[in-house]
Amino acid sequence: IMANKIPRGAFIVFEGCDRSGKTTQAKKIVEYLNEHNVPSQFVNFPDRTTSTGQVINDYLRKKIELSDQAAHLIFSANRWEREPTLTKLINQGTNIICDRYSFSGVAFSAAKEGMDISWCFAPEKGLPKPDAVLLFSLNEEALSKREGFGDERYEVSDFQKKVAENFNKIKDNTWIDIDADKDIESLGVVVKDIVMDTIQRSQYKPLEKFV
Ligand code: Z5A
Repeated sequence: IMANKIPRGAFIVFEGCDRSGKTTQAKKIVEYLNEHNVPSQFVNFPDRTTSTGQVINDYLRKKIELSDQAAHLIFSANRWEREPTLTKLINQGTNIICDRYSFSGVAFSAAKEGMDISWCFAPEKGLPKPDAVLLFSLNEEALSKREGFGDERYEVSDFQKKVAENFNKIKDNTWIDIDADKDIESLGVVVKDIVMDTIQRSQYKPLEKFV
């Protein structure tokens, strides 16, 4: 395989449970990178602005019901909808900092009765594979100090525990564990080092896909 001649952007995914602070960190690092003339874009899944995203929004807000399988496939379709734009941006040199991705898709759906991890992962095959996955975790004590849950479908303590277990089942040794029990600034320092390092080492490697 020929190495890319033009440096591409890195594809970096932030994963973790509700209230771990990953959205705050993802937005913060994108702002920092752009201020330093490193073209970067914040992306989050589910993207509630698209047509599938509107169905997802209604589902999460419990306005509609869907079978577990149908819900799962719509979350996946929501990623496929963005795939052409994402791949293009990355190959043109924009770093993508992505708040939740396929791993949330698998970890949340597989926390439901009768949904298994390999079935859940199948529709993700072929999507761009991130250059780094940062898993934000909070211990129970720290979590209890954060603001309470909202009232969306998955914002229930027992369910979130199963999701956390699933993240630990699906992660491999390339994932980076982030102890999210830190203030926003200190967490930002940790995130910045990892992101800068990932951008550096991914520049001339072809973007991979999930197999
Ligand atoms: N889902 C799925 O089922 N299948 C899929 O394929 C995908 C997702 C992609 C909606 O996602 C739901 O969809 C989600 C997973 C499921 N269900 N749940 N739970 P979403 O992305 O729209 O929403 P979310 O991820 O749950 O919420 P969030 O707001 O993105 O969580 P966060 O990343 O932790 O958010 P935050 O805004 O950064 O922080 C939360 C609060 O803590 C906030 O008040 C902050 O001001 C505060 N905060 C942030 N950092 C700190 C620190 N360091 N210390 C103290 N307090 C802090």
